[in-house]
Amino acid sequence: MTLEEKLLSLKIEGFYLEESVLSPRQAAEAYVSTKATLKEGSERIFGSTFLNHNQCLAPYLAAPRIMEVVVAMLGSSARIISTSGNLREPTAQAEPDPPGGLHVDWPWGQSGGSYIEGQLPDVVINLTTFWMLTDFSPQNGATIVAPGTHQAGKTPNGYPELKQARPTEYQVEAAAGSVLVFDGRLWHKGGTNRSASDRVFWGVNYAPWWLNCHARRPHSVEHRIQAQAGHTPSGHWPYLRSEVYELFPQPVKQLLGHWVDREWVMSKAEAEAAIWGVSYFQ
Ligand SMILES: O=C(O)CCC(=O)C(=O)O
Repeated sequence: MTLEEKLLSLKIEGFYLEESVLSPRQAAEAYVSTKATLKEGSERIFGSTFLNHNQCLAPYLAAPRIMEVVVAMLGSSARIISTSGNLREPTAQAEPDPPGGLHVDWPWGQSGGSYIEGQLPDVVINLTTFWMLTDFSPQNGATIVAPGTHQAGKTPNGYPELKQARPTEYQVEAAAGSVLVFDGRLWHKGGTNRSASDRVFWGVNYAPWWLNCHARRPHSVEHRIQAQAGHTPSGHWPYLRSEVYELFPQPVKQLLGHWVDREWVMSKAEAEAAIWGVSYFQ
């Protein structure tokens, strides 16, 4: 697919598939590593800063084929705002139960303190990417999308009647190493894994520089302000640890610099200099 074709798919259907971003071997290695962290790791992994716990996918996150789309849609200062490791185990049950569960992710949810409320603006605020470390198939409950729903101006979150299946739902089938790229407003859900093995993928979100992600950081000023206003602050996307960030190649660092813990911790002297030490008339 050319860049033009990808952008057209994102505009019309709200998604497209980028195949073979990882080689079969790279995907297999990342699968083993991700699964070990999620299933056998000593820590309880909670929230969307999975990079703090596992870095196996980091070398690929600035892959040129992904970045040309990210930059075209979100600008040259676009960033990664969340990373999650996901493992969907086989289940005999319809999942979710009852079936349905179409939703959109932050910031489009229309419920909670830091979601966009009311009629949704027609603007692309984030691109979600699912990096497949196993094949995605109908048998193992591959992601299901409802094409065109990114243009609905409304999300199914909070509206039970909209969570029901849409007639045009499409289940994304692809080989491990592929990346599903979609507009953050697209209604989507996981399928039921009726296979004998886990379905494993990373969710990586790209967004423009101006999106306020502090609304997701625990203990942030933004969280405090929202709580004081009586809202329930949403999300738990802790800062990225500096020592982890230092491991990454430069193009990936560029996408993650805004998220590093040390950037948000100031000494009193630094804070005072930032407040009082700058003159606009110098
Ligand atoms: O399991 C899936 O494929 C979908 C996951 C999902 O909907 C999400 O992470 O928001």
